[in-house]
Amino acid sequence: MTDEPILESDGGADWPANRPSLTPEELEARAASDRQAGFVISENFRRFSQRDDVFNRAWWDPEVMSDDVAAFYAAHRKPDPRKGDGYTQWDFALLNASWSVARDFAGRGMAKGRREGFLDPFEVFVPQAEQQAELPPVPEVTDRIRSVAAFLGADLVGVTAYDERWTYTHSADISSESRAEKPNDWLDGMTSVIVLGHEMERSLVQAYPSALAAAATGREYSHEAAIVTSLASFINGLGFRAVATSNDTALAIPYAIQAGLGEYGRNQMVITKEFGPRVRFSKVFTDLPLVHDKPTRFGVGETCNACTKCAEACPPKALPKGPPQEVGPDRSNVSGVTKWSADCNKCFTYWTKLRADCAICMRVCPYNRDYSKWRNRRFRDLLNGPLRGLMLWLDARFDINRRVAPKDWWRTASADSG
Ligand code: B12
Ligand code: SF4
Ligand code: SF4
Repeated sequence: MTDEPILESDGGADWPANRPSLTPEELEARAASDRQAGFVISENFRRFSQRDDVFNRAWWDPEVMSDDVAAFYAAHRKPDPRKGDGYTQWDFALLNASWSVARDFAGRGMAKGRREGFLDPFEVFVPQAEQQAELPPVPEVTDRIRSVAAFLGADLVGVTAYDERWTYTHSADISSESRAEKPNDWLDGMTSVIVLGHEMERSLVQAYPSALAAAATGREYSHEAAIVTSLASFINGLGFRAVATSNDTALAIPYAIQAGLGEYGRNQMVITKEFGPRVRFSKVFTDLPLVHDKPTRFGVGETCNACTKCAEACPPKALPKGPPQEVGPDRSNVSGVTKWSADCNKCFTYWTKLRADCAICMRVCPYNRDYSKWRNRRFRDLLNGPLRGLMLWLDARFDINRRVAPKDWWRTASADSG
């Protein structure tokens, strides 16, 4: 531990006192979006400091720190293969290969005290042009941005208004051993957020938990880094500001919901129509004028009220089985938002024992299907309607999302290439 001063969080007490002054129209638009999204946010709401998330607490909070945490992080740098299926040298080799682009981005700014994509926004290759491009009408600008994002590799694109509630009060500082707080002040003057969705490979997700399956996560972090920095470069080239982010800077989930990409589930994830929960998000903050999407609700909340499959399947029992609550299990949960909240310390402790991340709660969800198939689109539509109970029974009966053994994934991979 260093004895440097730690800028103690003000617990988000700067909100709403110093929030940007919103016009009555902007406030009404926000209230309407909250209603449509189903967000329930009370006067107890406080913005969240990134230092309090479990990954950062692992560096300063004795409640989270352990030998297993140290071994978990070491396994990322120097894998420690073991005999069990899914944890062999082949599995760790693919896991670390999948992460390599994201790690390269994360590592390149370390000398400057920056961990890009995780604690700090990405540095973008193309600087902001001095002269702004002539713009067509705003709806056309927005369509062009969607097309460019898809061209660059995004699987989903949504646009929403900048909302300071989801910006971390502070970032966590990589150059401090105890992850001290540091200012997170990149976003002044931003008006919109472009949220990008990145599909995770279904065949790999089916092999969770294993080091092999975790390659599905690593590959998307690598994709996110490449795609989100390219989109921000494009906007900079037009002469507008663009801040490219992955896990850093702000909460992804409320933004993805506000941008109309999906609904919140008991498993703590945004469930999309296109991929269910099997998707990750990155975000570009910008002052380019854009039309904002609206939240959509298609029945996920009602399904999660009737289902507890993710909570039953979670080995350390980190997920809630009851209704949404305003207060979460500990300091790693934002306060003042009525929602399903996980016990993140239990979740992360389980990962550290595996020496790889977990996503069982993503795999087992009945919404995790391959929607290129007609029968799965039909299943989803029925699950979202009056036949929900029957669909949940069928899902349990046929256990579509049972685990695939990692050795079978490798067998299929070599058969496919033959
Ligand atoms: C830290 C973190 C974790 C940590 C710790 C979380 C914590 N509370 O400390 C742990 C280890 C638990 C974790 C696990 C996983 N994570 Co995670 N995680 C994050 C990260 C980096 C930060 C979230 C955060 O700051 N949470 C702290 C506070 C706010 O947590 P909370 O109050 O419990 O709120 C949670 C939810 O309720 C929701 N939320 C927050 N505010 C609000 C407000 C409203 C109105 C609503 C409805 C929801 C909501 O988001 C929070 C997610 O932790 C985000 C990326 C990002 N910047 O958002 C990814 C992220 C949430 N994780 C993601 C995923 C997929 C996973 C895993 C499946 C692991 C994996 N292999 O990918 C598991 C799922 C575990 C689970 N069921 O919760 C995805 C979710 C994608 C999706 N489809 O929604 C994200 C967005 C990363 C990404 N790049 O896409 N994660
Ligand atoms: S498993 Fe069931 S309760 Fe959990 S997120 Fe999916 S539908 Fe909701
Ligand atoms: S990631 Fe694994 S341990 Fe964490 S909540 Fe999901 S099932 Fe539980």
